[in-house]
Amino acid sequence: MREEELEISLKVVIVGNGAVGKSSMIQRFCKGTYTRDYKKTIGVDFLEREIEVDGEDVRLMLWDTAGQEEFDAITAAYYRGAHACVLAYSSTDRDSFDAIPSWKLKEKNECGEIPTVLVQNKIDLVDQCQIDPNEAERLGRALGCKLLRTSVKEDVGVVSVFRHLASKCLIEMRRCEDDYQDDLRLYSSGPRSPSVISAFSPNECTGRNTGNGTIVLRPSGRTRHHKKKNFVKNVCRLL
Ligand SMILES: Nc1nc2c(ncn2[C@@H]2O[C@H](COP(=O)(O)OP(=O)(O)OP(=O)(O)O)[C@@H](O)[C@H]2O)c(=O)[nH]1
Ligand SMILES: [Mg+2]
Repeated sequence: MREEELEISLKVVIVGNGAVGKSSMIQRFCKGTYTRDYKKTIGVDFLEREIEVDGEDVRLMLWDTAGQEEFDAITAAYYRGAHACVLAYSSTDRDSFDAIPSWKLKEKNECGEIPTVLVQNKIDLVDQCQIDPNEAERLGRALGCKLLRTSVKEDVGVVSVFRHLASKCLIEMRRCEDDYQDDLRLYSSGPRSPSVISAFSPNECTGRNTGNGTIVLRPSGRTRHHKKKNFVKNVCRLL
């Protein structure tokens, strides 16, 4: 099996205040359904869907949790290993917009810098909109995130959110893999430490040699044993 045939799985977390439409967005994207009833999410849930992005099959695992503060304790586990994040707010809920910087901070504390998109949902409720469009654009720029607008109800813009994130993740992964190949070459001519190499978790990470004998681990979305075998083969050749 060739490298480009390996499966890519990405964990995407959706965060934002209660009732902005996080669960609805996930349901819409994964199941094509929408319900008007509001049932606040309890605990953590996830759904998945596979899409093709830039010629790659990408499995998106969309993690859903409650926006309410009372569920704050699950934060760390929820964010762990996330490859990308959706910061969601509602057009009709000013507080949800104002809360975005603190959601972003939480994400950054738990995940570092990962591809993130800012999403304004419920754009069908245009008469009740409480956010000035320029203000929203400004926030997106300030946070370094693309701003996308959706109506989950009308099925507008939802697919673009996840395509955008998957595409950004692929770019990042390809860059990491190129770096990794370069570093492997560099490592083969530099100092070697089998103990450092065995510290890799090849099915989860790509490694980056800093040149001074230590290796920085990076999460990789690629899964499948073939990757692991090739990785081990490459490492064995070096030892
Ligand atoms: N008009 C409109 N209503 C929406 C849209 N998206 C979601 N809703 C409604 O908003 C309400 C809240 O949606 P949820 O998806 O449950 O919100 P949530 O963010 O998951 O809420 P928590 O689980 O409490 O954090 C529901 O009644 C949805 O039907 C939309 O695009 N337009
Ligand atoms: Mg929910």
